[in-house]
Amino acid sequence: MESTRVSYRTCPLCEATCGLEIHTRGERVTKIRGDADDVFSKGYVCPKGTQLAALHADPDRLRAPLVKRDGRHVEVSWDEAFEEIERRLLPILERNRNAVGAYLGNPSVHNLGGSLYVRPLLKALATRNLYSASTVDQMPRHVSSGLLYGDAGTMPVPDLDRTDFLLMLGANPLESNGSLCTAPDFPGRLKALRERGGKLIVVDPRRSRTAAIADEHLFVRPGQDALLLVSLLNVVFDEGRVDLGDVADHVEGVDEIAKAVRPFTPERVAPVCGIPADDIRRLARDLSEARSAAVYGRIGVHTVAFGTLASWATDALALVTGNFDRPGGAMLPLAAHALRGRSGGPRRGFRMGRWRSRVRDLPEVRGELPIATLADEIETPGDDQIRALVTVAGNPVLSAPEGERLDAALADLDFMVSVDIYCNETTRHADVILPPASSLESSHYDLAFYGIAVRNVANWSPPLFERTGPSESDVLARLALVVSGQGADADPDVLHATLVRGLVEAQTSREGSPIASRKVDEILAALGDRRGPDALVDVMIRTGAYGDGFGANPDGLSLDKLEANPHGIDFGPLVPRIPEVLSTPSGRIELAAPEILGDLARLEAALDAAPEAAADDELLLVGRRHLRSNNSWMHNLAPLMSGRERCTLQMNPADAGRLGVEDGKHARIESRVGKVTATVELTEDVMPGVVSLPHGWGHDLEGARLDVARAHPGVNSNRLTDGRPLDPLSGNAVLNGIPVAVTPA
Ligand SMILES: Nc1nc2c(c(=O)[nH]1)N[C@H]1C(S)=C(S)[C@@H](COP(=O)(O)OP(=O)(O)OC[C@H]3O[C@@H](n4cnc5c(=O)[nH]c(N)nc54)[C@H](O)[C@@H]3O)O[C@H]1N2
Ligand SMILES: Nc1nc2c(c(=O)[nH]1)N[C@H]1C(S)=C(S)[C@@H](COP(=O)(O)OP(=O)(O)OC[C@H]3O[C@@H](n4cnc5c(=O)[nH]c(N)nc54)[C@H](O)[C@@H]3O)O[C@H]1N2
Ligand code: SF4
Ligand SMILES: [Mo]
Repeated sequence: MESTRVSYRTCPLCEATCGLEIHTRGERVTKIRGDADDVFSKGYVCPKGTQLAALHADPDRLRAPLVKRDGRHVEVSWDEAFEEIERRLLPILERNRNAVGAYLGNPSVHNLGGSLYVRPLLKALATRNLYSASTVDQMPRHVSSGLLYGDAGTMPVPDLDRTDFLLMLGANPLESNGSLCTAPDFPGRLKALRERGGKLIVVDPRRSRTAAIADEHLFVRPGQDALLLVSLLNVVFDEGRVDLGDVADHVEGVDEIAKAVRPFTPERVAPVCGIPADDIRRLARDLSEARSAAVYGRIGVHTVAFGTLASWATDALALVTGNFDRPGGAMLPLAAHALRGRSGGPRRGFRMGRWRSRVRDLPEVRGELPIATLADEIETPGDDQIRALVTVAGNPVLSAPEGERLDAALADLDFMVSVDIYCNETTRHADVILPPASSLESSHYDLAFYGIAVRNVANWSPPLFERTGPSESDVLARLALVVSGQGADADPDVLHATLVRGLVEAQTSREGSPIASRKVDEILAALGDRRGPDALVDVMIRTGAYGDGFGANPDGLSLDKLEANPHGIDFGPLVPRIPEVLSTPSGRIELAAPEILGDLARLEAALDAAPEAAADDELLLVGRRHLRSNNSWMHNLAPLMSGRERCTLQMNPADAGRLGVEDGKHARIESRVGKVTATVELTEDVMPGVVSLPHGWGHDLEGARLDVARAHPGVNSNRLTDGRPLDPLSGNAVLNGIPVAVTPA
């Protein structure tokens, strides 16, 4: 009998980066549990992590490329798949690069190959029609960071393990396990906060599982958190509570903000946001008087019409209450792969709107256009009309606004290629689907998440199994080479080698780098057998924050050292990083960017225009997540699908009584753009005037290969979300607070 092998790797499914202990016999996984010795997660896992084996074994997970012939997908060889791409995509690209759009989905940042090889693919495509899940997610956070700190990637996190007071808005880490705040066992960390005498306040139109364990839960009217947050700022200024703490010398714009927030008194915003003025005042006082405090907002406050302003206000509150860049407050992580030797100081700062979308004239942000306008760009004739699409790890038919319309638009393309492990509601439109090997067959390092983690940690996962097909990086590399005209049989190793050499050259010629002026070939030789993503990570880590500098700091970090520590390495709690991270034109934190002042004026106008109280028949749709789901794509794993129906319309009994809708019966939900029918679940946990439907469902579309999901299809909530209203600064879609009508079905 084969013996059991025990390996350790990081779960790639969500942002929490839990360590897994995986038992295998031969090619079979026999057990997965939490790695008790993982330096960060200490044994915590959720039900999804233990199902990685089911994902690996899922018969619907694609093992070979598919090409559409006569309307049906058939398996082909990798060579045939790339020949088809070369034959059909290249002529479109050669005519007009902008006629080829690209969409990047969420798992492309949860995957090392995706994190490193999407960029070269985009460079090869050279299209301005780039879209991603970021504009149905965190783009407001990037814009507020760009304006405040000069870099859209500088994202403060609440110092969860040391804070005395946490104000959390629009996040539900007991289901989501946290986002833009990497903290394995988020639930345990919140319990620890309360056990050490700290306070947790949750603001949510639903009494979520997180709200249920909080010291206090406040119902807020959907979409109105910016009003609440700016009113908290108003109280802090009005009551003379401003204290900038240690960062005082590095902040500008405080006086402008003091003036701009004056109209937002608690009494004035209370009837619109639904939180009593006394509660707002008390919250502001508690926040400023706490020994340390942090304010954390996520999906519910970002995916709304004032998402950027709300995100800015969470940081502004930390800043003006002396809680920025200090233990227990809002802090900036220092990842092992972060560049070393950078110093703060005036730079060009953050720019957006360098080009605009063709149909709706929407500004580019971080090189992207809003996903809410992709259908417009496909449907509308003219120069630069999108006629072909490349998608990587995404399912916009279920995840983007006006899903039904986008679905029809995709069917109308001349050519589509998708890099995806499933034939899902989106990729079923693809003429070619390229499925990378299972994540258990690739190495893993969370480039995206260690930079937003509540401790400075690093963990490396070598492949668990030998590869049965090309990895994500191989697929993306070959695709990049094919679209840049290198031929269908291009060898991904060519790009791997080019990227590694390019990174080493950049590091050896960068002032302040620990390998500045060293010989490129000497560094390349030191990488040994590592190639592609592994070699890139080795270079980043060794020249990074704790790196060995290829000998300059012999006790420092290298990939060999990480590999020798399979439970990860902990570099300790977060440390202050202001001013070194600042890259604004002033070299300081710019609290009062013109864009923010402009948006405060827009918020004031909205406040002036708002009726005194919500109309009696108002119904606003919000989303929610469930622990056993992962956006649209883990519904094909039977062990995660057991139990009660999850895609239900939650509604307050008071509204149901008025509308004649009954628990367990069907109701029809209709918005400006679409309608769906769902089972009603009556609960006092949603506030009156609000209904909630999770996203990522609607698995009943013809042509997808998801047999388990099809048996529990649910409905696509994004048939109801409206692509028209956006957060204007970030281009982010409005996914919460959608006006709907509900009737018995
Ligand atoms: N109404 C509403 N809509 C929402 C949200 C909401 O809260 N409400 N949330 C939004 C958010 S935050 C997000 S991030 C988006 C997500 O939106 P998307 O990223 O578009 O969708 P996902 O459901 O994450 O789809 C992921 C796809 O990646 C594939 N995949 C999984 N692993 C891999 C891999 O290793 N490699 C490759 N190549 N493919 C892989 C899966 O098969 C699946 O097709 O949805 C957004 N949509
Ligand atoms: N199990 C599971 N985990 C996941 C995911 C998943 O799909 N399933 N997705 C992953 C992804 S891609 C992301 S981005 C993260 C998201 O992580 P979170 O931000 O924690 O996401 P949600 O669980 O959707 O929590 C959003 C909360 O906002 C509330 N809300 C809605 N509208 C408003 C509003 O106007 N104001 C306020 N204050 N609250 C509002 C909702 O009721 C909900 O409780 O989760 C990640 N983790
Ligand atoms: S919480 Fe996230 S990282 Fe941890 S096991 Fe679950 S899915 Fe994986
Ligand atoms: Mo997300």
